[in-house]
Amino acid sequence: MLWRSQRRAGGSPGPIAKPPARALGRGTHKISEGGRPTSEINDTRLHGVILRGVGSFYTILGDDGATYTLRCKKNFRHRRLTPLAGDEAFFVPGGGEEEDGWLEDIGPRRSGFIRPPVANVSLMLIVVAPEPEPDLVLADRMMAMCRMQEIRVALLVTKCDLDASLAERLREEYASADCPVLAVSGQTGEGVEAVRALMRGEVCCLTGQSGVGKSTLLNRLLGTELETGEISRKISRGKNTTRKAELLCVDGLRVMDTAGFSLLEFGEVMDPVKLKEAYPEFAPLEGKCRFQPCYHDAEPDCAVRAAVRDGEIHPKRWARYRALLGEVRETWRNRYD
Ligand SMILES: Nc1nc2c(ncn2[C@@H]2O[C@H](COP(=O)(O)OP(=O)(O)OP(=O)(O)O)[C@@H](O)[C@H]2O)c(=O)[nH]1
Ligand SMILES: [Mg+2]
Ligand SMILES: [Zn+2]
Repeated sequence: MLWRSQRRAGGSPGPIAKPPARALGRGTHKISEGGRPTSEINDTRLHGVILRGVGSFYTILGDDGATYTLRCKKNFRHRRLTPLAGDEAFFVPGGGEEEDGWLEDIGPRRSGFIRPPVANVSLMLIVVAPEPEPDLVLADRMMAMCRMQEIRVALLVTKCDLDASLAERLREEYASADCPVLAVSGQTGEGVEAVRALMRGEVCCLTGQSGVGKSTLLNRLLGTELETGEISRKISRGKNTTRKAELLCVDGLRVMDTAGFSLLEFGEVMDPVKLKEAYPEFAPLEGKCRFQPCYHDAEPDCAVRAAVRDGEIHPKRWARYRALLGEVRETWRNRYD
């Protein structure tokens, strides 16, 4: 049933449950756990990071600062392992025009997603904008998936030149969610320095619906010339402007641009009681409800409900939690189908 519901949702499962690296092999669409521990790899191969993959070719940034285009060894397919942007790479460079270079192995993953297809992200920047209309269930689902892999999250509210009130509203909704909310504009440059400061030292990834302005913001931040697209054209074409996840390393910043999407499912069959662990605002209240365990849903004398009533947790954030809980419960009920 999980398989069916995943297909209905038009896509791949999300990521993994704890512990991060080990769980990556489970699920219907496998995202594998990555290569062997670095300690076991002892040879003359070069080392670097995967910037992007196109077909069976990968572009790698070597530790020497050079970029290499490499073919992917067939054994990855046998291991049901797809190298991703952000993966640590072990490779043998080619010997000129005649001789291909090879991507031979990847390091163990600290985190991984199928959608967007990226590895080793430490800070997920979830991008929303006044247009297209924000889908906060999508944002909260991504946020929960990140928490489960111990990835930090921030909300970037772009196009603040069009409407500054969205960021204000979201600051209230996420006040106790351990998630900074930054107003920014790729058009005017407003707020860009604060985003840059947040990104320092992290492996970042911009994710969110198509057309929110991820590539525009990166162009402003990094001085790159990533392709961007009009929203009206996107809708009529029904396509993303950015098609591939790509890691950009510029001025000491490491950040991935990814293709936008509007559907996302929890990839793992997850015990519904685990979902609440992805909500930092619930943590201080754990153990204070009448029932144990409590799903913080409709139970009487629930401390989370009381906190919502008292204005400590935003009612909209809780309502979206309950919607996601309903989904996780349905998948759990159908887990043996
Ligand atoms: N007014 C305004 N428009 C913006 C801003 N950022 C992006 N846009 C516009 O929004 C549209 C989409 O921008 P993109 O950067 O292509 O969006 P994206 O999130 O990368 O989209 P995908 O690659 O399809 O996922 C373009 O027409 C941009 O000019 C902004 O800060 N302000
Ligand atoms: Mg883009
Ligand atoms: Zn409760």
